[in-house]
Amino acid sequence: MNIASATFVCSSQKLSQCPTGDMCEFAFIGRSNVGKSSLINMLTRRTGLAKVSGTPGKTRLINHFVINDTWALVDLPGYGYAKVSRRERSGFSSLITDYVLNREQLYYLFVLVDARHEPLRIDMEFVRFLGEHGVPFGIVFTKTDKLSQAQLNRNTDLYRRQLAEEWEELPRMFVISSEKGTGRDEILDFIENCLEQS
Ligand SMILES: Nc1nc2c(ncn2[C@@H]2O[C@H](COP(=O)(O)OP(=O)(O)OP(=O)(O)O)[C@@H](O)[C@H]2O)c(=O)[nH]1
Ligand SMILES: [Mg+2]
Repeated sequence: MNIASATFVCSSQKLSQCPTGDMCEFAFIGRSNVGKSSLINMLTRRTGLAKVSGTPGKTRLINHFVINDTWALVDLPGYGYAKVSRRERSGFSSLITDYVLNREQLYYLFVLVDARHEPLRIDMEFVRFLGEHGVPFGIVFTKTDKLSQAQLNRNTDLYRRQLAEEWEELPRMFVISSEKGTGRDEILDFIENCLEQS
């Protein structure tokens, strides 16, 4: 899919502030610093469209970007950030859960996990939460430029095995590097297919 235009729309502090209208939304979620904002910039090929930082907790609001004037990418705040309150760290903030459970325009959620790690409890908990509520999602392995193919295979296998304990059908998986542009076509083709079906 060609991205002819990518425009920042707004940052919302709560669900009621999010844009109205019926554009399909594809949102990115995952631990702080996992690479959500970087992926939005990689997909749109617009450096600096979404704010990236080496310090976790950069994205604190729900950010909407309209693509080709027809659909939207949504950058969500990370979870599991050590400097937020204990309550927010152990659970998921109401901003995130409210958006994920109640946003009618949300078509698909990309759950980003750092490919360098074995499955982390907080990510598995979040995935379980999505399953319990029937939210459609896929898993995106990020920062794959930082590890070897063998390490990548090992960690993706560990995820598959752990997910297979709870899921009859495994979620769709994507392997990306925002640094190298890896996985861009797979994600954009997937979104294009979804849009054709919606
Ligand atoms: N090597 C490498 N670094 C990456 C990649 N993606 C993101 N990063 C780096 O990881 C850090 C965090 O990236 P962000 O995109 O801001 O992460 P985020 O998930 O949006 O973080 P929060 O908004 O804080 O939740 C930055 O220093 C990025 O440059 C990648 O594919 N490869
Ligand atoms: Mg961010």
